[in-house]
Amino acid sequence: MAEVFTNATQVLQGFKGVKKVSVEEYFTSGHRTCQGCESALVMRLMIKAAGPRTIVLGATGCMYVANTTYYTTPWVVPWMHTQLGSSGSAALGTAAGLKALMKKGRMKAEPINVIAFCGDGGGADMGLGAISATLTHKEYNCLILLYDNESYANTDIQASGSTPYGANTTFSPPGSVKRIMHNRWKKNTAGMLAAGHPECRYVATVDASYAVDMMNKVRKALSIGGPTFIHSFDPCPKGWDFDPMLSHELGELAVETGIFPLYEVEDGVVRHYGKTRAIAEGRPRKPVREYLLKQGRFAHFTEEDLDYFQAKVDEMWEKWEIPGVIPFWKEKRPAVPMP
Ligand SMILES: Cc1ncc(C[n+]2csc(CCOP(=O)(O)OP(=O)(O)O)c2C)c(N)n1
Ligand code: SF4
Ligand SMILES: [Mg+2]
Repeated sequence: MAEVFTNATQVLQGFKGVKKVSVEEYFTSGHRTCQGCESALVMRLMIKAAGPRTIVLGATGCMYVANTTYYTTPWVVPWMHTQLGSSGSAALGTAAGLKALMKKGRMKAEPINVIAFCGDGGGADMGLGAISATLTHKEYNCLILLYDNESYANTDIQASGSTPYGANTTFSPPGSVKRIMHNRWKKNTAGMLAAGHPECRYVATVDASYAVDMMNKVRKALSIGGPTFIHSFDPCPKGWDFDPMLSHELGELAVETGIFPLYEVEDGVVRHYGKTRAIAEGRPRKPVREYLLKQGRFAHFTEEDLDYFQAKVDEMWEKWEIPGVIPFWKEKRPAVPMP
């Protein structure tokens, strides 16, 4: 008898501690990302969490180019490249295609995970509209994972909407006349997508320095049903100019300084987790200079620049409507003066 199509998702329980994490690898050798590349680690953990019955779609960027050198690939699961701004469309189209084929009995009815990943250039800038559209189609199960290395890295580190204030990129090199060339504050992508898509059941931020938490958020996003979104924070030794051995430490410092908050929004309920929860509950944050001054991209910062950065992060925790997540004010507040 033909199997009945149900549109169910896989049941993926969270790993209860690192010893319970599955040993199988589905992102293996065969890539040529830089030493210390956290985005490559994100790919590895993402697919480890999802398991073998998964289709991965990858937008142009480092995680496409460096992972699919001619005749080699680290992917053990079915993988397809999609255009730079198309992670949302690729996720939705693949989920809809699978659903139609299963419904018509043209393929075995079984839950197959669909994950599309994109960089910050591809997701937070160019493909934002397609991601937004996908998050409104609640009848299709898919996850979009934005790996944020805070630049258009693959084309040699151009500034994106996700690049932090003041960073030295090939589009914003500090000069003797003008020190700060990139003076925009980083986009609040996960908060924006969570606030703007009332029927998207799950949005989370993750950091591979906290690997088990990260994998469990992927598992939840794939199990809950409908389109979901995850934003990962990925130290990039080449683009940020630091020793590759510091990748893990910088991932931790971004959270401990409060610069990158870890949270999930599940059915509209916000929950800070990990060290971010302690910060939200009042634990002091580390000074942002401990994070910034370990990276060459901020080497030109003066004390004034560090103070400005600190004041903007303080504002995020002390003045935002939902600290670290949603910035609206209830009343007019004075802006932090830029140096
Ligand atoms: C429509 C289009 N414009 C420009 C490019 C050139 N391009 C290829 S990868 C890339 C950078 C993408 O940046 P991001 O999405 O942040 O990924 P990363 O390279 O940082 O991993 C660009 C601009 C392209 N492939 N397609
Ligand atoms: S440039 Fe950055 S994101 Fe790209 S492969 Fe190297 S470390 Fe990874
Ligand atoms: Mg990028």
